[in-house]
Amino acid sequence: CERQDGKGFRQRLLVVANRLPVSAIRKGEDSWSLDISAGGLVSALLGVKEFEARWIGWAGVNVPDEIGQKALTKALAEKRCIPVFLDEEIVHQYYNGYCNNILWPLFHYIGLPQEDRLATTRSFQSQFAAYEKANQMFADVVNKHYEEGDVVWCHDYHLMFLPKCLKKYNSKMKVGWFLHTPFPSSEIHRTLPSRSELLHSVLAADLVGFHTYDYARHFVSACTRILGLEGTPYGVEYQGKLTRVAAFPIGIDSERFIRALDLPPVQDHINELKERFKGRKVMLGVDRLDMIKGIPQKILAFEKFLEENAYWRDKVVLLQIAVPTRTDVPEYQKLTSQVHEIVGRINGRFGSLTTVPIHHLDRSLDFHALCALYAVTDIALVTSLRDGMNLVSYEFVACQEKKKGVLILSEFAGAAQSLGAGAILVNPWNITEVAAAIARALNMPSAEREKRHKHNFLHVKSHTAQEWAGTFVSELNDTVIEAKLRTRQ
Ligand code: ADQ
Repeated sequence: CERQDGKGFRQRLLVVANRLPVSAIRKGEDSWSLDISAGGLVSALLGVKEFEARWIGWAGVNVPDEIGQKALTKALAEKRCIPVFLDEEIVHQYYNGYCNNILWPLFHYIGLPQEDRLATTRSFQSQFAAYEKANQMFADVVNKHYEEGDVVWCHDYHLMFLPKCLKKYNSKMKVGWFLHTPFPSSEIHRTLPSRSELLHSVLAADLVGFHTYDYARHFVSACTRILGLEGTPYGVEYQGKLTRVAAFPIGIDSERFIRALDLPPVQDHINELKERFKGRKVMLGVDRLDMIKGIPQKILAFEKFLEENAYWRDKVVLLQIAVPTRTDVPEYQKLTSQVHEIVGRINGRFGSLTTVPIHHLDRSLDFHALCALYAVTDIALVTSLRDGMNLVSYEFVACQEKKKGVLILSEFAGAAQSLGAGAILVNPWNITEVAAAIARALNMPSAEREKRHKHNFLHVKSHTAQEWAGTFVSELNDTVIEAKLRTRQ
């Protein structure tokens, strides 16, 4: 459970998430190549030095044969990762179905497309059964590797059923659960056929965390209204104990971004971009191509801005970098063609033989290129229709120490609660308002830009991913004492 690392004892932290932070590519019958993805969660946990983290999750590939599974398990062990093997049918029903087709849109207040509604209603039970089964498979792996004294941190909407499965194995296991998306109003959660099962399961955890106080409040309301439980300022009274519920706003590894700006390859990129867009103000959008990110709304607002501000037409460019996700889902394919169509129309309308107002890229950028883009940007546009937090806004602020550009930020992103005072907040559905915000940002006096930037920069520098993970895990460690002190029983 606790082991010596030469400097003292470090407690083990089992981080359980749907996906492991690696991409696995099979090279032969028993050989794999692994690529660690440096996501926010990975760097957050690398920064938490007092714990020894192990990752448990799905490697994102179907490995039906025993030889392949053994070889992958061995390769992953070197990266402190432990795989959960899910077959194609489970992935289809649990991941594509229940997680991405039901929970993801519901938690972001997006209704299902009309044509999918009845089909989803019909397949609901089988998808939920697959969800329970998959969560049980995760629980089996966690239980197998758990040692007394470990803390278990479950992540996100994929694993809402996990806390209950784990506590069934061992009621003394210390279990925390954190949601990366919004938790919607209890009125929305009520529409889920499996609304009670999910709440009961999450409540089995010792600590339940959300990005914002609002999401935590929605969760407590769902527990009181749907399950008839008692909510307190600290959480929910559940089966004779208090399940602590609180807000833990995530951050980024800001130093990694700040340091990167001085690296020669980043400086080279910056110089190239400056040369390329000389004489024009650069506006930037960086998103996964997902309906929650409000990309069509953002582009329509930019069109409105160009319509109303002839002066700026050849003096501003919008760079929209959208990484395709879930490319096999028809709804996402439709979104991609919709975005392409709007971009084509606007470029046809306002472009010239030598320039276009929008550069749209359907791809991911490497870390250095991303930092350089953030650094040369005058205005970042984050127009999520709903977003748990939105780390792009944090990354932009971290890279703007020199330029002090303006952040236009959706009021429906969790980040609006932390960066709202420094950003221009907008309702992304109101394209007239967003167009006016663009005009305001372009004309903002430098003293105001500096003041706004300073506010946000201080926040991003002091509320890091490492601090987020450290706070969550130490609160999780303290929960038993707190529960005893705070519960009325
Ligand atoms: P996401 O929905 O993925 O995360 P976000 O928080 O913005 O949203 O993080 C996206 C990450 O992907 C950022 O680190 C960004 O740099 C990177 N990225 C996006 N587009 C990219 C591109 N074209 N090229 C390279 N990198 C790109 C979910 C929730 C969020 C929540 C996070 C963390 O939906 O609301 O903030 O988890 O909890």
